Amino acid sequence: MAGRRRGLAGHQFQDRLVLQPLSAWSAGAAAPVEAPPVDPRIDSVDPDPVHVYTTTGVFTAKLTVTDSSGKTDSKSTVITVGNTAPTVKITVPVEGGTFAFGDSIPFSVTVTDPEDGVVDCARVHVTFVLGHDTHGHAEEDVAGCTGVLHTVADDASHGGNVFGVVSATYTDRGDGSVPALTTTEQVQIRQQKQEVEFVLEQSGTNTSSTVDVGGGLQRGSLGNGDWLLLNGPFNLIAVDSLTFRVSGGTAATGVAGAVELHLDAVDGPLHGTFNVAATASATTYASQTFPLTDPGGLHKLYLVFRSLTGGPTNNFFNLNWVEFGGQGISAP
Ligand SMILES: [Ca+2]
Ligand SMILES: [Ca+2]
Repeated sequence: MAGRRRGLAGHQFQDRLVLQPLSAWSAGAAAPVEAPPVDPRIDSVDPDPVHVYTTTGVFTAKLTVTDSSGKTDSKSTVITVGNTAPTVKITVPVEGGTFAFGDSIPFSVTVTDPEDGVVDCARVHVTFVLGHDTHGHAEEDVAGCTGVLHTVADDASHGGNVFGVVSATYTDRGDGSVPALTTTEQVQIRQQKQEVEFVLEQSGTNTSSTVDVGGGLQRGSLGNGDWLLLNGPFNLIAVDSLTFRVSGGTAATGVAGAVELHLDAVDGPLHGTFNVAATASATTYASQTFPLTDPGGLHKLYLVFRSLTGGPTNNFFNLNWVEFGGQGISAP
C-alpha cells in the first residue's frame, strides 16, 4: 500500500467482550503493516489482532495506521472487562398498547444481570414520559419491578403527535475497579383518542377548523382511496370498539362513506369496514361506534376511505377524531 493513505473513517472495533474475567478485542479488518513493533506501547501489528485481558478494569484499545509518508490516523474504544450490562425487559405494558391521559398504567419489569445475581427491585426505576413529537417530558418516577404509573389528564390537551413512554432503568453494582453499567428499556403507548389532524402520513386529505365541541382541526376532502395512518404502531389488546367523530354526508339518504381498517399497509390485511352514516349537516357532529376485535400483536393502522352507494362521490364526511374503546393497558 506504499504511497496510498489509509484512513480509518468508518472503521469499527469488534468488541468480543463475552467472558468474565477474560475479554478480547479485534481490529476486525485487514490492515497491512510493513514495520515490526518497536514501541513497547504497541501490543500488536497483526492486521486482525486479538488481545486477551487478564485483569478486570477499564481499558482503552487504540488502533493507529501510519501510511508510507508518515501520516497517521487513530481510533480508540473503551472496553470494560469484568462487567456486562444488565438486561431490562418491560413485560407490561405492551408496546403500542392504548391508554388515556389520566389513567393509571400498571407495569412489570424483568431485570437480569450476570454479576449482580438476584436484582434488588428497589434499584429499578420506571418513569412515565410524555412523548411529544421528537422529544419527551419525564413525569412520574417509581422504584420497583412492578407498580403503577399515574398519568395526567391535562396532558391530553397537548397538540401534535403525543404518546406515552414507559422507561425502565437499572444500574448494576459494578465491582471494585469495574464501573457500574446502566441499561434503559422503553416502550411507547398510544392515546385511545387520536386527533386525526396530527397524523404524520396521509394521502388525499386536508385539515380545516372544526366547529365541533372542543374546537381545533378536523380532516376532510375524504375521497375514494384516500387514507391516513394513525400515529402508532398500536397493540389493540383489550380494545373492543372504534368510534368515529364525524359530520356531513348525504343527509337525504343517511349515507356518508366507508372506512376500511387495514393492517401494516394501505393495501394490507383488511381488519374491518365501518359504514359511517350521514349527519344532519356538515356542522352537525355525531360519534359513531363500531365493534372492533384485537388482531393480536403490534400493527400500523391505516384508515382507507371508500364511497358508498347513496353517499357523496367525494368529500364523504369530516373526521374530527377517532377513539378506541375498552380497557386497553390501563388499570381498571
Ligand atoms: Ca453487570
Ligand atoms: Ca380534531
